[in-house]
Amino acid sequence: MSAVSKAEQAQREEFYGRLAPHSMTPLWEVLKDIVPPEPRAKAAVHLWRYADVRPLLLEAGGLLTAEEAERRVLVFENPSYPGQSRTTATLYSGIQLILPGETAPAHRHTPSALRFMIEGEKGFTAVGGERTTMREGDLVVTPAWAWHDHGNEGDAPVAWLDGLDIPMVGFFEAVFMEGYNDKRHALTRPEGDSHARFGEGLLPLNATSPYGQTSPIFNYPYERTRAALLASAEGAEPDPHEATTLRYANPVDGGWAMPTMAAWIMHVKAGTQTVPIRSTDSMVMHVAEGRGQATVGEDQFSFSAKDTVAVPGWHWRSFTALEDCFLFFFSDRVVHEKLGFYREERQ
Ligand code: GTQ
Repeated sequence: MSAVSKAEQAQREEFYGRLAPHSMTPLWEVLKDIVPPEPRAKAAVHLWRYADVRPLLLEAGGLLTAEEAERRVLVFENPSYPGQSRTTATLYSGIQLILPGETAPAHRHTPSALRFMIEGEKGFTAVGGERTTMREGDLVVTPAWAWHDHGNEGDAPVAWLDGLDIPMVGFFEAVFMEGYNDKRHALTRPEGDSHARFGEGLLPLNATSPYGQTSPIFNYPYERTRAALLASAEGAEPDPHEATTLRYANPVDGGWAMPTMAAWIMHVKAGTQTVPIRSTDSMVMHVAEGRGQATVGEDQFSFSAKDTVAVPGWHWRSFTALEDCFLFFFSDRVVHEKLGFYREERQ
């Protein structure tokens, strides 16, 4: 590299100063930052322990109703993005609480949502005219611009992990919503209808998804997911990096269940560990069951059931299971793949 004299540097700085009023800036001063040789995540690795979250969530339940809040959620806000309601650069997550008898009123929005059930037996979500009862570990998807409301017909609190693409849609400045003219939107189909049509390995003739690019299965029940994982783990040696992983698929086209968020679930057998892998997508991991240790980038921590972790992009990740672990993930991988920049590396 040729050395730059003080005089030359001063001349350059003076030139840059005259560019600024024209709203221009010299690329060569920032090129290495804006186009680095490796992805650089701004988000921090962060763990939210359910033992800390739960009492605060219940306290929020005493402060305001679900109706008042519209959505009573404690947002998992990444410490690297204060005030921005982001869990990673592109993903939003939080824990939503519905108390017995409450309704989170019907609305629709351009962001897509997924729910991973954490506790309570009698919670429901209604989406686009159909209701589903949500049990622990169920994955429920809410397509963009579909009417949805939530309720709780039991006598215990209902809580779930919300995952939305709000920061991603926000990047395109395309976030908007609409309220319904009633607390609950009209139901037009019986519970279980979408599962019967799309969730049994059968499809209606000439099936198209009623929700465009989102899976028409709107509840992936944990009972089946768990059984499928355990049987898969019995049937073949685990992958060194992914252990036994199954992804939530759209039965119409075999792709991911949602157009902006990929979701999968991993089983790591007690006493085993995975080998580090990294990928460009940022993810949120939620511990459905089990206890173990995780290494994400430079961070090492132990985790237990119902904890949630922000895993920024291009961070090496590996897991050690102290008990049988069922780890749920969602990520922006589906968009990386569509746009052609998905990469991964395995040790
Ligand atoms: O349930 O519709 O966590 O609109 C954030 C925004 C949940 C929802 C969130 C929402 C919802």
